[in-house]
Amino acid sequence: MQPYINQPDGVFPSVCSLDCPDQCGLLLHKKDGKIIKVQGDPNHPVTKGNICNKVRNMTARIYDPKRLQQPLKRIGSKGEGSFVPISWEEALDTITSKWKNLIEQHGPESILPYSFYGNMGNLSAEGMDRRFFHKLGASRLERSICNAAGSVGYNYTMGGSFGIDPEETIQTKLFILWGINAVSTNMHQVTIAQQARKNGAKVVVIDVHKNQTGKWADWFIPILPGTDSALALGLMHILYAENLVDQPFLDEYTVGSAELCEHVRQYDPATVSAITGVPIDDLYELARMYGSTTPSFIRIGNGLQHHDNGGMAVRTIACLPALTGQWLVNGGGAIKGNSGYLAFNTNALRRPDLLKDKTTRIINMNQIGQALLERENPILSLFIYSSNPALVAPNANKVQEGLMRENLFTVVHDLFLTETAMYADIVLPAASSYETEDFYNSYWHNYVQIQKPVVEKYGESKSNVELFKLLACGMGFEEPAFRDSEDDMIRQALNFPDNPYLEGITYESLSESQFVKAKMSPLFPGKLQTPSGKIELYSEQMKKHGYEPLPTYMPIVKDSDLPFLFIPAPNHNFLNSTFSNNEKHISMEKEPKLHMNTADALKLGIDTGDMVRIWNERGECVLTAAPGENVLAGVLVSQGLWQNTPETKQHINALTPDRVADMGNGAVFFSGRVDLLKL
Ligand SMILES: Nc1nc2c(c(=O)[nH]1)N[C@H]1C(S)=C(S)[C@@H](COP(=O)(O)OP(=O)(O)OC[C@H]3O[C@@H](n4cnc5c(=O)[nH]c(N)nc54)[C@H](O)[C@@H]3O)O[C@H]1N2
Ligand SMILES: Nc1nc2c(c(=O)[nH]1)N[C@H]1C(S)=C(S)[C@@H](COP(=O)(O)OP(=O)(O)OC[C@H]3O[C@@H](n4cnc5c(=O)[nH]c(N)nc54)[C@H](O)[C@@H]3O)O[C@H]1N2
Ligand code: SF4
Ligand SMILES: [Mo]
Repeated sequence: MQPYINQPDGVFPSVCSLDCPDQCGLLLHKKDGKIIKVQGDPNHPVTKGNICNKVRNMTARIYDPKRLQQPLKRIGSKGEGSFVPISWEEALDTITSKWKNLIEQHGPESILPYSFYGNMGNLSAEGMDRRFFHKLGASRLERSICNAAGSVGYNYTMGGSFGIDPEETIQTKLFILWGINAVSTNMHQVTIAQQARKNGAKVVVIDVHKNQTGKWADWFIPILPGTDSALALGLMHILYAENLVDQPFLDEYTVGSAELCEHVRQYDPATVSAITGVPIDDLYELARMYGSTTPSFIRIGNGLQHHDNGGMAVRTIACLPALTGQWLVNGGGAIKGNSGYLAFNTNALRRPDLLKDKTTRIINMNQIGQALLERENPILSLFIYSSNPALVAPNANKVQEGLMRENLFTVVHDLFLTETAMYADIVLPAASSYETEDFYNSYWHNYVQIQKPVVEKYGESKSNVELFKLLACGMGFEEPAFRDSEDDMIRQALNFPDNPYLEGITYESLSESQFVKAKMSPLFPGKLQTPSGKIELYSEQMKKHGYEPLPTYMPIVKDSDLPFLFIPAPNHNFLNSTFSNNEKHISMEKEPKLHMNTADALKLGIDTGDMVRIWNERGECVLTAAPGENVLAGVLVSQGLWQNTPETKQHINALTPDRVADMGNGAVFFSGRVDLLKL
């Protein structure tokens, strides 16, 4: 059969490359060599042909006239946006000669890569790029902006990113969506819950904001930001006190139940209600519902771990299904992330051995602003791809100040001239995922999928793999690792006998079937990858690492005396900052709103539609007030990472803290305080 790319017309399989747990199967309709329609693949066993609005409108993004076609060189000042087109040859020569000089004069650690999962394809996100920067000996980036704190927290309890198979949740009778805006961010979990509801399932949502997910729930429980571990401990208090726990399960599969039972006595309903803002009656009702409904399932979101105490919050919630023995029930248990099942051979893909035992410095991406402003051993070149830090990273004014540095040589590889690209010396056009070969593994459902290129690369754009091969050649790297093709790399990554779940998933099986499921087996009975092999309600390992060994509530940092906690969460029609430059997506979102409690609005004389300035010591931004009862008093919520201009001042990350969370050096976007003023 001819490769898809050589067939000008037809319908071809594909996969959504965006950073979204659903990782939908897609069908691309092609006419005269162009994609004319993006549709959900009805044969995908989990996503079943349904896709979100964002991607249904993807052709507008792929063929957006603003899309980059050629390399660019900056001619104006940084941030101004004046560029002229140059050839690839000139772009690559400029970069490699600059780097050769920097390496000679300041060493390779003066160069820092900065990337995230703008394209979830494994080769694009962590393939040739990692090989290249390892060989170069550049500074390393700690990629902790997303789920780092929660993953570490979950691992302490459960030993890895292993939850239940979401396909099982069709059996579930009680869904607790905890700190996840699933209607917007995990729509197929909502579809499954919606079907389970027809068989009597109930949906509870615990969130600081009654957003679309909260409105869809049977029961919405508002909670004060950063207090979720206290709520979980309060539920445990009642479960133990009322003997709603599954003692045989606790005896067989956990360590520390007796200690936990004793420890949670202090989290009585009155104390927990005062911390969380959840009424005492609701605590009893929720605990009794959880203790008596089976199968019950907790979907742990990313929102609650973007706090100073986010690791401990997830570690604590992850203990709950063990108390009621839910892990043994089909459709019972939890999901934080499921990437453990599809773990592949990252050493073969990323080739850390090319570093040759050098211990290069590690820079946390959440503190990129600070790092760029460091005077000692300064970063002199920044290579940014698959990410838009000027908009998505916390403490944005510091990031901007860093990016403005005259002696910082910045290269950005992207599909668009993003906010970040405006500060670049050289901008390189990136191919879209539909134009490149890659493989994808979801962090929610358990399928691996393959993408074969469907259309020619747009303009002169290049994929991440291609680009780093060219850079390797320009730097004179001769290892065979830099000559591997995409299929070579996919084969190397999937060759991983250490992970039995990956059995049967090969380049060939993917090419034949498009999606192949992990060889799933229930977690229990079985041995976890914790030190004890059991669920660790008490964790000796945590004690060694300097944490409380039992789940414990620690308040978030009070970083100022300003009166409001500010939660700038994602929105429905953008994906992080992706689509925030698309007219249709902007018009669907209308404008960035600031949700606040009516009582707070009344006190400050603020009405619906008023423009308000919110500010703290880090920066300011201007949003449209939306008073109501969707947030508790003292809490402000905005949604979406909006494009920013000096006129609109919509840059919410100007306000967010660049401290790191209790675990995994994770981001704490939602733990900052602000004040506000009607304009
Ligand atoms: N449409 C859309 N989909 C997306 C994204 C997007 O930007 N737009 N982003 C993608 C990415 S990268 C990720 S990581 C996921 C994130 O998706 P989710 O897991 O849903 O995480 P968030 O949207 O960050 O936050 C979820 C919820 O947490 C709430 N929250 C904040 N603080 C607290 C708290 O202290 N306690 C509780 N209980 N709730 C709290 C917020 O109000 C929000 O409703 O979504 C992915 N999918
Ligand atoms: N205030 C606040 N800030 C947040 C969050 C929040 O909830 N609130 N969420 C945080 C989270 S969870 C995350 S994951 C981060 C996400 O932050 P980012 O990873 O920066 O995500 P995007 O903004 O989607 O930017 C991805 C970029 O990659 C580009 N891209 C896509 N495909 C390719 C490719 O194949 N090659 C190259 N070179 N480029 C490509 C896209 O065009 C886009 O510009 O944001 C974080 N920032
Ligand atoms: S963004 Fe998520 S829901 Fe939308 S098509 Fe992609 S994977 Fe599916
Ligand atoms: Mo994320």
